[in-house]
Amino acid sequence: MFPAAVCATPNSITFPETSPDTVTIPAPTAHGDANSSTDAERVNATRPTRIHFTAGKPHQLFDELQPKSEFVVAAHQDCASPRAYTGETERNPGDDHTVTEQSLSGVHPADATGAAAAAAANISEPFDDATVRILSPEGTINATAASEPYLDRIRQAPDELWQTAFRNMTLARAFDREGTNLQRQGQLALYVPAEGQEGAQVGSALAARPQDTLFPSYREHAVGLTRGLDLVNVLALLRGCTNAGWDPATTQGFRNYVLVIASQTLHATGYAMGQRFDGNVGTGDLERDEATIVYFGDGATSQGDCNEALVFAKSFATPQVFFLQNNQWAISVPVRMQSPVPLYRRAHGFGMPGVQIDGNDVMASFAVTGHYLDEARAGNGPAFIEALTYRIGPHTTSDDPTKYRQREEEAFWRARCPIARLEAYLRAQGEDAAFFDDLQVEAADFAADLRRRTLALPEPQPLDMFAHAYATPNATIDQQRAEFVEFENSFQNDTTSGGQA
Ligand SMILES: Cc1ncc(C[n+]2csc(CCOP(=O)(O)OP(=O)(O)O)c2C)c(N)n1
Ligand SMILES: [Mg+2]
Repeated sequence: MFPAAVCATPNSITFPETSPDTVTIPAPTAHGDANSSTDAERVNATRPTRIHFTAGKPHQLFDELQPKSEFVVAAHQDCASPRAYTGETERNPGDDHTVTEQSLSGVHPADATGAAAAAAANISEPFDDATVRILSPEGTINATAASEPYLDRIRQAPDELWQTAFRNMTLARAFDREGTNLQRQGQLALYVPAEGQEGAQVGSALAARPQDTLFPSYREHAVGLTRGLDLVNVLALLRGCTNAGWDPATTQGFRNYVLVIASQTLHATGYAMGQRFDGNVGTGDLERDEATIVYFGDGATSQGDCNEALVFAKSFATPQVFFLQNNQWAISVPVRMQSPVPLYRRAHGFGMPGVQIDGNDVMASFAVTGHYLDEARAGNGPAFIEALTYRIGPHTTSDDPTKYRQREEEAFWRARCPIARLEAYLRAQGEDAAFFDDLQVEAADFAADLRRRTLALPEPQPLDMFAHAYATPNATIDQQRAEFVEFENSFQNDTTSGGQA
């Protein structure tokens, strides 16, 4: 999916004033659906092309920010953006290098207008009577009947919990903006936005105990943040400075990102089987009993790995929560293509509880995840939570969702921002205005600090990826390294399809 490099399938990538060369990579033939491209295009698209990012020139604003980072750019069938690297057309207010002018929560007036358009387009919420919803989009407690079994957890939650939730969500949103900006300025190979999914992520992460283990995919920045992950680790990964991630011992069991869709569901089930075999389940000792959460997407539910993980989890009664973030899109594939029934109902076929929550409701996420984590630790086996949310941004910064979905739909979900509703709730509870103001300042500092530390990271060393694949010498890796070196050297005199672009 995300190679060690940038994904791009533009018609042409041009940096007019930075180099005389133009890099041309075949474009997908229809709406970014690379599956519909011809074999020849696909073969061509797999040829990586080197681009020297010296993007300062077209955008004077970035002159002082933009050093000469260098990435290998590999065209890849995932990527559908003809505009991602084409210069001015990519500039928008969100690309600014500071977040201080942007509110990190709340509905922008433009979004409110969009919500009206969404209403006109007859877009409605996809929930049903079985959906657990507690905090309404307006920020009032308006619990559905399906929420009843979980409400005690909200009644018993201290007020500070929601302040913490709001803070983490706000910082995660600031991280998202900064990550996108850094990528647009050529400082990251790729960024993976999580805007809109903060409620699902922070609520579930806050429900976990320190001894629990959390397996993410690649979009769970807010979960990592909540577990204490220094998010510069994510940026280092996306800048190509590291090939793995971080030490889970320092992140309260928050494991490394994976890019192979659904692979983490198997890792999690295997790990949770181990938790059971080790006897750390059902002892009644709150400090000892452990559980595992695995995060995955709607697209991942179509993978064999995910279904195998569910079978093994049930067979071995693993202490596990399968936390599906149904953001309604698997790149350009809508969830309705993946399943004719709500995804939470699939869990019933595996013989485990399956519950749908409003994924933009941090309270529902906290309460339901807490319930099933307790069940898991008590030895009552796995459960499946579908957090029905929405991916507000592109799949990655290499994607262009305007090619495949309606703006009205985006506006509809933007108006259901998980952060805005918690802010409304907190304000109605009498939270001091200073709390929100201070948090905006903290978020700006947080983002600026991450930017500073990202720019100070050592230059990526491409050959490092071969160094740590195996502990002992390996003939295949040696051969791949030699091929890579030859490939790199081929650029030295190449002015046609690579070189400076
Ligand atoms: C095994 C595998 N198949 C295909 C891909 C390409 N791919 C990358 S992201 C993605 C969509 C994943 O969608 P979803 O599971 O809904 O997660 P989201 O990105 O929406 O968070 C696909 C198919 C991959 N990375 N790994
Ligand atoms: Mg998805």
